[in-house]
Amino acid sequence: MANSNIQPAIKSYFFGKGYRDLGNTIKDSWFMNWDSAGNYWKKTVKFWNEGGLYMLGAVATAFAALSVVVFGTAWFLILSAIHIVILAIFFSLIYISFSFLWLIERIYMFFRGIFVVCPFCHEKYDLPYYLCPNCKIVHTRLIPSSYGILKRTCQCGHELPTAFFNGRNKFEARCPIPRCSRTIETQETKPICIPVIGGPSVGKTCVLFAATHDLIETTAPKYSWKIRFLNQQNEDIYERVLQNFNQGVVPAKTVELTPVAFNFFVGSSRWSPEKIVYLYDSAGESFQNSDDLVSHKFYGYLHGFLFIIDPFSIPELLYEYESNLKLYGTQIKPSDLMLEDCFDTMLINLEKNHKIRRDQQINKPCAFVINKIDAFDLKYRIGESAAKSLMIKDPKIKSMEEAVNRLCEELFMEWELGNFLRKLKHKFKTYRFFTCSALGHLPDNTKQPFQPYRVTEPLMWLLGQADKDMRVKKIETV
Ligand SMILES: Nc1nc2c(ncn2[C@@H]2O[C@H](COP(=O)(O)OP(=O)(O)OP(=O)(O)O)[C@@H](O)[C@H]2O)c(=O)[nH]1
Ligand SMILES: [Mg+2]
Ligand SMILES: [Zn+2]
Ligand SMILES: [Zn+2]
Repeated sequence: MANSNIQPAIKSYFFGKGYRDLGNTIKDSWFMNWDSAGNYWKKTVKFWNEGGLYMLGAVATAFAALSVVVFGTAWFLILSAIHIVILAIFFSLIYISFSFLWLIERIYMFFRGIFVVCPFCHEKYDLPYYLCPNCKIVHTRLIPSSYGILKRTCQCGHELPTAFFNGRNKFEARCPIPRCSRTIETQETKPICIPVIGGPSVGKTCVLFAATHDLIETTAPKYSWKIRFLNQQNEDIYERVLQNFNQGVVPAKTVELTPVAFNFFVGSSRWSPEKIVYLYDSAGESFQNSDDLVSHKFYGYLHGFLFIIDPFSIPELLYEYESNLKLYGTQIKPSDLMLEDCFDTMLINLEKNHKIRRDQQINKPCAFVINKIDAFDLKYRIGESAAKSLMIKDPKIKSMEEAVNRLCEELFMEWELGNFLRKLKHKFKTYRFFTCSALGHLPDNTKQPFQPYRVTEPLMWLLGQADKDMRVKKIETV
């Protein structure tokens, strides 16, 4: 139950000291009663022993002792009962108030999709540990409770708010998982968790940073969104990659098989609270074996999949561009994990570790993003110009996104990926194909800045699918 944990704080009077006071009052008045009756009795014995007229006094004091016992006890019982009733009323009122407040808070958080996930160990929980800002002691359950409804007093005397809406989440927090215990700065905000999936060298890291950059610099200002990084560390990583991007230098290969989330807050409207985006970018090698995905616990609570496809990991295309790749292969770095193998590993992981049955459809959106379309003539085959031609041919296609999606589906059939297409259609209720170039041109040592092409679209689509506040009408930039 909500109030069962012992906390380093002072209990509300009606849950702690109130009982001790009640016990002491009952004990004191009971003994006073008996003392008084005992005194009368002693006098009775004394008068009786003295004999004669004193014996009349003895009768009077005996009556006095008896009435103290009878009326005193009755009076004592009545007063004690009144005391207990008053205490019980206050106890119940407070109990009901904090349970009600706690329940309201949980219901609000549930409907708002708010929960806390650790960017490091990826465990999900409803409340982190909070530290008292004064003495740094850990409050494991800083919630409305017998320690206080809206506020509690820490054992050091410092007052702490106990509810989500009165400032609790401004305090320093820690992951409650004992093995992790890292500082959590994500606050109690709705998370939007999106793993970036794909084999080694498909361009996951390039897409992640190019999309974030485009989101911050172009898309967010267009829709008046406010974006801020979770912390300096995230901002530093971003700045470093961006500096390299501006000099035409590609990011280093990702080595972590279990990623730390890359986080930023998004305020998409003045009327709705900020959300926190979690992007997970691991080494592509983790998709070679589903055992390496066990630690990717975010597959249990994610909001969407960002599946990056290297066109050169499609056998048909690899064959088609073989001679060109001999010349430019080192710059394009074709992924050596076949597209279907990567997809299968992801599905096996969902089946083995996240209870998704083999025949079950996944109701989270998946963006399939064909990257590296700056290479050779791919831009003309699956980029904007090809999509525009398709729109002219088929006026029923209303948007560029729809056209690109159709184009990719048609080409997948041509590229002998019909089986893969059937599998993904069967598995995902909501999916869409995108084409992009995270770099905009071959990384050719010319120091020319990279110019990402249509790289934010998949991220924006996923964000819009995950939260209706982030659904924007039109994001075309043509
Ligand atoms: N031409 C071209 N090459 C790209 C593009 N994106 C990535 N590459 C190439 O692919 C290489 C790998 O890109 P990364 O983003 O590091 O790939 P990754 O999927 O993160 O790879 P791992 O970290 O090994 O899993 C880059 O160094 C580039 O050579 C692109 O848009 N166009
Ligand atoms: Mg990488
Ligand atoms: Zn953790
Ligand atoms: Zn304290």
